[in-house]
Amino acid sequence: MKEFEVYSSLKVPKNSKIVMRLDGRSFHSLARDLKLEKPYDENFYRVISQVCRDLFEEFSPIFIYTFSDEISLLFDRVPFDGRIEKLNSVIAGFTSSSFVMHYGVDFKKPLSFDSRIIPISDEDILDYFKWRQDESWRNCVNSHGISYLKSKYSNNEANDRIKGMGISDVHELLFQNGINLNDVETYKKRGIGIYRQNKKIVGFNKKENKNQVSYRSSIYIDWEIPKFSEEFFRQINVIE
Ligand SMILES: Nc1nc2c(ncn2[C@@H]2O[C@H](COP(=O)(O)OP(=O)(O)O)[C@@H](O)[C@H]2O)c(=O)[nH]1
Ligand SMILES: [Mg+2]
Repeated sequence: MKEFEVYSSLKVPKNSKIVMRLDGRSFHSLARDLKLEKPYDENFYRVISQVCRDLFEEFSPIFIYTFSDEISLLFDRVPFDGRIEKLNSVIAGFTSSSFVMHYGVDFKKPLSFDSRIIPISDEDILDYFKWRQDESWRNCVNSHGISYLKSKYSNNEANDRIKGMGISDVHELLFQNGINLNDVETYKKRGIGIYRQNKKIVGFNKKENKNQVSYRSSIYIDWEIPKFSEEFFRQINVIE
């Protein structure tokens, strides 16, 4: 019967890095059920950042980027020998379970994340993450915009008004009404990055009777990431 499992040998291209992007399924309704704060719920972001730490520890990607209900993992060495079915199912399942575990409340119904795989070359890594970070910024402007409009108009009218507006119009509207997005926390504008960071450790070498410097890498959750640039990805050893 094994021969019926026709997708089991499907693999990502050999020697290619990949991005996996997970996205919470129907998190719009989940946000309503959990009564998440609008436009940004700090506890939700705390939970997602813990999920990213779990993913980092379990599957050893070289970089994770998250905002809203989506998580992108960049793999250098691809787990499960690159098997697509394993990657998509195990990592999405792990993410859902970690989310529920860290949220720590009784959920009304089960939740899930979808998952996709994107083979990527070194030259495209920066563009990929810039693309997602731009989306994070659009999300920041729009969610502040809709929150503001809903404080002034009915839900329907607020939705109608924002539909006809571009990002810069919304930004301007907020600014005119005393909401300056420059003052908003960095993670709301740019998302959160998770990567390994070398920590300097100074120990005492008794034999030689002197201090000795060594480096140990640990997982770092960066709530203050800069706008993505080549320099940033070089600094964190993601590109050469
Ligand atoms: N209130 C609130 N909702 C959030 C927050 N982060 C994500 N969400 C919700 O999650 C949704 C994610 O977007 P998307 O994936 O397109 O919607 P989905 O298809 O319903 O999962 C947003 O539309 C919000 O409703 C948050 O910090 N606060
Ligand atoms: Mg979603």
